[in-house]
Amino acid sequence: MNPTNDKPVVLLVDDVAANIQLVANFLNDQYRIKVATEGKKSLQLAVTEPIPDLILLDIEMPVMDGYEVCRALKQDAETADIPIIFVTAKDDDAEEELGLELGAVDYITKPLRPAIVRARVNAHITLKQQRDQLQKMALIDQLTHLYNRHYLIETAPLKIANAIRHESPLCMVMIDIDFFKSVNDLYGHDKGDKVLQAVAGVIKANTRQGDIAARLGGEEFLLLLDHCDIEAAISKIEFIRNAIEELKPEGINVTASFGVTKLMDHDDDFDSFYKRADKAVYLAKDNGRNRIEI
Ligand code: GH3
Ligand code: MG
Ligand code: MG
Ligand code: MG
Ligand code: MG
Repeated sequence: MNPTNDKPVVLLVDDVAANIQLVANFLNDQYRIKVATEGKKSLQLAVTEPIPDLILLDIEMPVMDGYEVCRALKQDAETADIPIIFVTAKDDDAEEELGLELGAVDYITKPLRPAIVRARVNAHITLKQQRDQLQKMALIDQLTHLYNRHYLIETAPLKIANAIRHESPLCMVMIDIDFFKSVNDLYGHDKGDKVLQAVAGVIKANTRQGDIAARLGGEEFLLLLDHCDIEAAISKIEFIRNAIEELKPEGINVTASFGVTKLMDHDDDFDSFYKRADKAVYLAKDNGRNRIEI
């Protein structure tokens, strides 16, 4: 959903401008409306901010009809999750069956009854929002709001493949809070949780778009630094290491150890890359903690 405007966004697609106007009139108090009068344009608008939360799609249109638009939207991962409702004068069962088979969530026939269109749009947008929320919860660590291990496992291979393809440097950093068990033992688990949130805040504040910051579990975090060579990674990590040392969350002295490694030609999967970072953080522990090792 569009973050700058609370209203969900509905894209209306119909080759007849008067039809769009009619539907817009009874939706525009509740929704932000985008319009397209031809198929190609609707595909563009589906990936342009504000991204639609739902698409109302006419079937009979010149050049690219609604079925083709629907197929194209469902084939593209970026748009496949946007619910589509066909709005059409074609009221025979075979057409409706085809529309639903193509992945539309609903099929509304003309003449339109405004209250019914509104109710169906409302219902499908609510479902979409609930689905988005669940998806987000499955990928985000609830304590720190960093990404979770599941997200990392899903996304890291793509990052690695991209970095190899574009010959772009990629660094991985393992972060493990020092003597965190004592923090819990001395100050209690709730304070421990607050420390984790504060440390996560420092990590998050020092990542750029394209980086991934994830909580692996417990007091362990992982950073993937995109377009970042080892020298840049080390200077960034030194900054983070120092910021954590100076943070004193809840008045508690906290430090962390860091293992940094760069993606190498022979890293064909996540595991070999990850093992080096993990080894490096162990070395940092062995060498006295609150430090960075490669
Ligand atoms: P080291 O410097 O060697 O890393 O020592 P450590 O005490 O940090 O490492 P260890 O792995 O022995 O302990 C990690 C502790 O983290 C143990 C566990 O009680 C605590 N922990 C794990 N998950 C959570 C959590 O969600 N909240 C809190 N408060 N503590 C957690
Ligand atoms: Mg038409
Ligand atoms: Mg640990
Ligand atoms: Mg441990
Ligand atoms: Mg630890």
